Amino acid sequence: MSKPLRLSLAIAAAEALPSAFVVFRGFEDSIRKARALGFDGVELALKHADEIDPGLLSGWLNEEGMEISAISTGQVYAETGFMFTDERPEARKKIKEIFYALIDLAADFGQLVNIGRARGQIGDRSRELAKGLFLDMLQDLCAYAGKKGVKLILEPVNRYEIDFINSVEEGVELIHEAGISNFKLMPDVFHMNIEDRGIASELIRHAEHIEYVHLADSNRLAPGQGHTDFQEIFDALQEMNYKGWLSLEILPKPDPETAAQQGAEFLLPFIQSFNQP
Ligand code: LER
Ligand code: MN
Repeated sequence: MSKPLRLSLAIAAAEALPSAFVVFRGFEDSIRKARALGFDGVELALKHADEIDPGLLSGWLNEEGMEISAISTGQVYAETGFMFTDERPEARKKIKEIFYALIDLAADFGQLVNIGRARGQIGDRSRELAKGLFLDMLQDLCAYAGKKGVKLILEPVNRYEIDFINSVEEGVELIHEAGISNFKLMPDVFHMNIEDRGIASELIRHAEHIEYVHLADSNRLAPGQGHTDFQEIFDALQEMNYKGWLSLEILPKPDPETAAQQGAEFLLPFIQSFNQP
C-alpha cells in the first residue's frame, strides 16, 4: 500500500520555457535525480503529449521505482496561447485536441490533469462570458476524462499571471457551479499566499474538494527559504486527513540542484512524521 502523503517534483522537457516553474529539465535525468533526493514521483509539466514517449517513460519510472503524480498544463498556455476562454472555434478545437491527448497520457500515468493558466483570461470581456466558455470546455473535457478514469484539477493562480480564478474560494465556487464529479481543486500555496485570506484555514475549509497540492515558499523558492509557515500547512493537512500528493513547484534558484535539495531536505521530515503509523 502506498504512503498516505507522497512527495513529487515538477519537471519539464529539456527545452521548456522558464515559466514552466520547474527545477529540473529533461525527463530521464530529472526522474533519476528526483529519486536520488528522496521524491516518490514527478509531475510532468507538458505543452503537448507528444513531448514524451510513453514506452520510454514507463521504463524510466520502473527502473527508479517512481510514479507520475500528475500532468500539469501551464505550458499549453505559455507556449501556444490557447485557452479554455478563447472564443475562436479553431483555437477551441486545438486546445481540446491537446487536452484529449494529455488525458490519454494521464489515463496511464497519474490519472490527474491540471487546469492552470490554460483556463485562460477574461481580458476586456465580461466574467460571465469567460465563465461560460470555460464551463463549456470543462464539460467536454471532463466527460472525455471520466471515461478514462482521469480527474481534472483546477489550480487557482495569482492575479499577476491570470485574471480568472485567482483564489481558492473562487475555484470552489466554480466547482460547485460545474457540479462535475471528476472536477476537483488543486491549491498552490504560493498563489494562496497572495490571494487567499489564510492558507491553512482555507485548505481546511475546502478540504472535500482538494485532490492535489503544489508547494513553494512565499518567494517561490524551496520551502524553508521564505516566510510561509509550513508547520501550519502540515498541521492543516493532518486535520483534513489529506491523502495524496504534495508537489514541489519552485524556481530553479540559486541553481536547480540546490533548489531541489533544499526542498527535499525541508519537506521530507514533515512527510515522514505525517506518514508515521
Ligand atoms: C502557475 O503559476 C502555476 O502555478 C502552475 O502550476 C499552473 O500553470
Ligand atoms: Mn502551481
